[in-house]
Amino acid sequence: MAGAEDLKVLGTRQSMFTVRVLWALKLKGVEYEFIEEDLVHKSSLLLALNPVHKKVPVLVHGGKPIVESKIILEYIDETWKQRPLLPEDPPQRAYARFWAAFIDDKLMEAARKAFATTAEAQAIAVESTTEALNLLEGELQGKKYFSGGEEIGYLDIVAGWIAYWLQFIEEVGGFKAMDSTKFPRLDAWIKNFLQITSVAQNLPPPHELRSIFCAIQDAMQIK
Ligand SMILES: N[C@@H](CCC(=O)N[C@@H](CS)C(=O)NCC(=O)O)C(=O)O
Repeated sequence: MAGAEDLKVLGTRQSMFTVRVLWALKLKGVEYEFIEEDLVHKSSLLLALNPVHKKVPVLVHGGKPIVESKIILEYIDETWKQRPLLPEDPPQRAYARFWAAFIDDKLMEAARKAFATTAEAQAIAVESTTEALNLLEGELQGKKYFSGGEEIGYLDIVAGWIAYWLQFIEEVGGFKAMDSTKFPRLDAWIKNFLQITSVAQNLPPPHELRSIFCAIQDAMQIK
């Protein structure tokens, strides 16, 4: 098991991408040092470790940086074998990766547009967000978690922002897509997911997310 001196996470505790990494490390029982980044005044450390995207999270293992949260999750799973996150079966691994990419590329992009727009453009984006959620609802048929088992896996971790961050994105953005009556399986998944100790103990307080999303809206000057 890596000691804290070998492993560092550079990130912010409000970042859904950073928290994915923290959840994975907690689930695996791997110790790490957390380095809080200031995204308004990015540190020279961040710029040196992630010169291409200049974003958090960055995992630094034995001095080597690994960037992009989904890649970091796979790295963690390959490096610390206990409590596997991805399934062993190649088709099931491909399934998890496919839906993880869908969540980040389609659902998140639709929610981002709904947050960043108003009027007709927002209505279209809310519809796209709802359609994406509906597809995920379908994938939860007969399942407690996206992993298909009794414990969360890689895909649940990637989907984790839907369980917590989405409500604040909706609230500040002035729209609603995650309707518990329309999506009862997703609603049950959210409740189960948020009860997991490693998840619940690593969630930012609501006021911090509200204030960050309000600041983003102010910066966009759209509302
Ligand atoms: N695709 C990246 C996204 C990471 C990302 O967007 N991080 C945000 C914080 S939530 C960031 O560092 N933003 C700084 C910036 O865009 O300048 C991942 O999965 O790690």
